[in-house]
Amino acid sequence: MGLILPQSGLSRRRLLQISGLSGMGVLMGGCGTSLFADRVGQTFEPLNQIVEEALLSQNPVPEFSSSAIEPDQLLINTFDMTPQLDPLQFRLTIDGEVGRPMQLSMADIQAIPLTSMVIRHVCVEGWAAIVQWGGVRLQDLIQLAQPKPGARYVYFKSADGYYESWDLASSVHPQTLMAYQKNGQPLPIENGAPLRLAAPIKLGYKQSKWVTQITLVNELLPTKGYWEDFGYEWFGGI
Ligand SMILES: Nc1nc2c(c(=O)[nH]1)N[C@H]1C(S)=C(S)[C@@H](COP(=O)(O)O)O[C@H]1N2
Ligand SMILES: [Mo]
Repeated sequence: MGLILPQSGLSRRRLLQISGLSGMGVLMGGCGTSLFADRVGQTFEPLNQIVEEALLSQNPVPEFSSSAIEPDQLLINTFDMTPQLDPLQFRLTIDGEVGRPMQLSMADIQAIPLTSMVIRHVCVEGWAAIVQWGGVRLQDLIQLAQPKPGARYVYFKSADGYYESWDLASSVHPQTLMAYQKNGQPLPIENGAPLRLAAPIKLGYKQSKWVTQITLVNELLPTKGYWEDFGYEWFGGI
């Protein structure tokens, strides 16, 4: 206990600042703004025991230097169509087994501290690429939504019909990002703009592009992921 703040990208004070934006940008499920400050004071003590437990198993993966980036090696791998999402209209929904369901705009998300990493993306179709991703730690988004104690898995819904599920520990790994930058530039549409999963701990097919909804659940559903439901392995670790 007590280790979460140094490991988290967000201090408690910073989380509260972002929560303060909620009156404008963040739509709280059934939560009046006047009561909101009091409720935050309560729900943040103790801070996210469920996330804290999941963080105990975390080991960072070594990263590469910027000079190792292979801009031409990251192939586009899209199963069907490329959705064109308006970044101004875009909202990321976080719901399910959380105390504070929310909808975040890209401005809300970009108010959270940026994390950048240079990692290897590995596709099971036989290619790999060293890429720089920039975005927010998924652990920060999950903390904002206050996961309930029973939450164990995270579902990701994408605008092209793709879907994925991850274990909570991998989801709150410090190198699991919701990325909106690639190689120092705004994320291109074909790579998942405005927001995609990016992490060095799982194979390419786990890294959903065009993510619109993040849902915490207690149990896995019969449908686990787009490729998994065709027989790919679920955990997809590297
Ligand atoms: N929404 C969505 N996400 C997706 C896919 C997809 O078809 N749709 N393909 C996956 C696969 S198999 C890989 S290897 C990576 C490829 O990411 P890239 O196209 O940015 O290189 O995206 C993953 N995420
Ligand atoms: Mo892939």
